[in-house]
Amino acid sequence: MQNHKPYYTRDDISDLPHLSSLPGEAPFVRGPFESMYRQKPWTIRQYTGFASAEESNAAFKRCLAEGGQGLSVAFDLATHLGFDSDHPAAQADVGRTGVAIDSVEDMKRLFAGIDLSQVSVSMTMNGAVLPIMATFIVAAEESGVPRQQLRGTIQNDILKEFMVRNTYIFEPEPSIRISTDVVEYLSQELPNFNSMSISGYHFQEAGAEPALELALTLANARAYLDQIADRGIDLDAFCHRLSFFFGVGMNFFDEIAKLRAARLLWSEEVERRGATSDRAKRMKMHCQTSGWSLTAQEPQNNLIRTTIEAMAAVFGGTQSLHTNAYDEALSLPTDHSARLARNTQLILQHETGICDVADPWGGSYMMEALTQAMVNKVRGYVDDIDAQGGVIAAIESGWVRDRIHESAAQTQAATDSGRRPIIGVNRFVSDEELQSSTRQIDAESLIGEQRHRLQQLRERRDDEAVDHALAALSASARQQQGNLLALTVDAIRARATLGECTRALLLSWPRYRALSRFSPNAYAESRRHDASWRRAQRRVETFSLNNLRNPSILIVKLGLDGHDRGARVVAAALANAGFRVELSPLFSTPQQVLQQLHKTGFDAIGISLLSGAHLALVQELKTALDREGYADLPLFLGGVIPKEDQTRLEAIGIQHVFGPGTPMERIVESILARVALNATE
Ligand code: 2CP
Repeated sequence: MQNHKPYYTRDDISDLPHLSSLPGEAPFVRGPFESMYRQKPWTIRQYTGFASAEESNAAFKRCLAEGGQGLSVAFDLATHLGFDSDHPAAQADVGRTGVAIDSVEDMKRLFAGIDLSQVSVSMTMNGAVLPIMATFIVAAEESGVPRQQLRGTIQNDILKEFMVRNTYIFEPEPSIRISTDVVEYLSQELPNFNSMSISGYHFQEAGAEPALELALTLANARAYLDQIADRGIDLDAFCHRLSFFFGVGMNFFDEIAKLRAARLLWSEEVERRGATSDRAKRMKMHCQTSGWSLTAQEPQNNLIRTTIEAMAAVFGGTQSLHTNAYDEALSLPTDHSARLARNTQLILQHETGICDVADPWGGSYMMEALTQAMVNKVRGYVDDIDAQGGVIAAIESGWVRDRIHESAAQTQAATDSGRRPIIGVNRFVSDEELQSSTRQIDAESLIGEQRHRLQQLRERRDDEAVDHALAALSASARQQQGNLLALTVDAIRARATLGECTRALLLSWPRYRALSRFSPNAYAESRRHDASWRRAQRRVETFSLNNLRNPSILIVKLGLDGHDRGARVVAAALANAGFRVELSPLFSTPQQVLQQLHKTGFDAIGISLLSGAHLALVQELKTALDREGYADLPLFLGGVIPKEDQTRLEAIGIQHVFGPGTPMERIVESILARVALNATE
């Protein structure tokens, strides 16, 4: 929790410049609209999508029938990274974290029976933004909805992918060209579609505290404004189609202050660049309750956390909101938990009177002072980023990743030491096992169906027309000419697939490979004096003295899963405890893991997986290890793993599964005990 004063007085707000503004007036601290929720409550927009287009379509329809007000599409990792469902690299991940889209036919099935001229659709897509936006436009067109009528938002925020989210495909420079081409095309062709959702949420999920989250978001937004301005597009003509996306965690007061501060800072930034209209200066945002705040222990407690976070988002004046389901720390939400999550918002909108008043915290000594403090802190961070040479330089030097990693490791250390209380995890822990059901994905059938559909598509289409359109796309990448989205729309209309469009660009632009790194000091700085942590360190020291070497572990991220906060924090903690630790690059294959093992031996492997693909990927790695003579190498797994899968994983050869919330000393001691056993055998 942040440091707040015991109470606030008039003196705390005596000279604040924003105090006299009203809701709907620059700098919009008090909200983007005068009437706010009285005229239109925030949009209930639940991030949904799993497995096949049909299943996701049914979930969308259920969602709208049960009170959802807009749609938000979750795509699977294969789609995010530009692979068709029949690509060998994608097999374990197809359909796991969202819907698999290979072609315009899948997109048409995704929205069958949903009138796209009436429902606004948000799509979380960054790396493969070109084929996804194109399939959406062509699918709508072919169902009779002209592009001018389409409403919604495409995430299209590639910079944060290089900082945290990791679903990039190409290197930063071509990636920025792609996202700017999308903005340009949408601003001309789809006037009602928000062309970017500049996202802070993922920074918070990766470990950033609220001010750092906001500073990084604004730094990215400034970089996009620079790119767009370079093309001569008028700010007043397109800024209202840039939208924002923030995470809202359990720092209740600071989260409200963050959203108020965000609007002020954005309004100032856009005005400084010459925009004159209120429409351009007014920040609109979507919020999502914090995934990181959800606990696997006593999961029903998460309903309460989510309600509190939703209230902070609403008090902060969000335009659209996703509330997490209580069981998301265990697996994909079930229909029941998804309904409860949606009902959280319906209850707020219909039963509490919360929509009656704009900015109810306006004028509070504390809230106004916190808003200004947030503004000041964010400005400090933005100056730090400028001192790094701007956000792109700060990404390239690793500065951004290091700040977020440090913040994540410190939060984990505060949790493990008990200084950051979490009920059911480090305070008031209950022994009672609460049962909750989890959703299973039949990925094998899905892959079979998608293969069949791809085959049919390829048989029926005019290959010459497809080749011609793909050649034009490649040429545009190579020659730096033309609009890539316009050309992708042509290719998709001719029935090119998502993977083929990606490959056409990969001919000119190689796939980007990021380095994985962690800071050994990031975790333990604040645990130096904790008895339980020191005991774990002493045990490692004893092992090292007895064996004349440190124990060692290779931490690996397998498959297409790019969530690496946990892997990096665990790596930092193990290194600080005294292990020799290496972190494999993201998206490692079993062959790459074997290469690392051949190069440098390790006592154990720690696998981190949050994508739901654990059974297939662990089996694949174990088979490769057995084949190459590493059958005795102990394997550990960390991530979101449903209870019913744990026994199956143990049968494959996993020693221990560490779920979310496991204290680092327990991880250190458990791995060390197994490594020590091997050392004495
Ligand atoms: C709204 N309007 C009003 C008022 N309220 N007009 C006058 N007075 C009011 N009080 C108008 C707006 O100006 C707009 O018209 C229209 O009503 C719709 O309202 P909106 O506020 O724009 O709502 P929306 O259509 O729901 O759009 C909200 C956002 C949009 C935030 C602008 O970008 C959005 O929906 N974002 C969602 C992003 C998302 O779902 N992301 C996925 C997250 P005009 O349009 O004519 O101005 S999950 C991602 C996962 C976790 C991941 O990333 O990994």
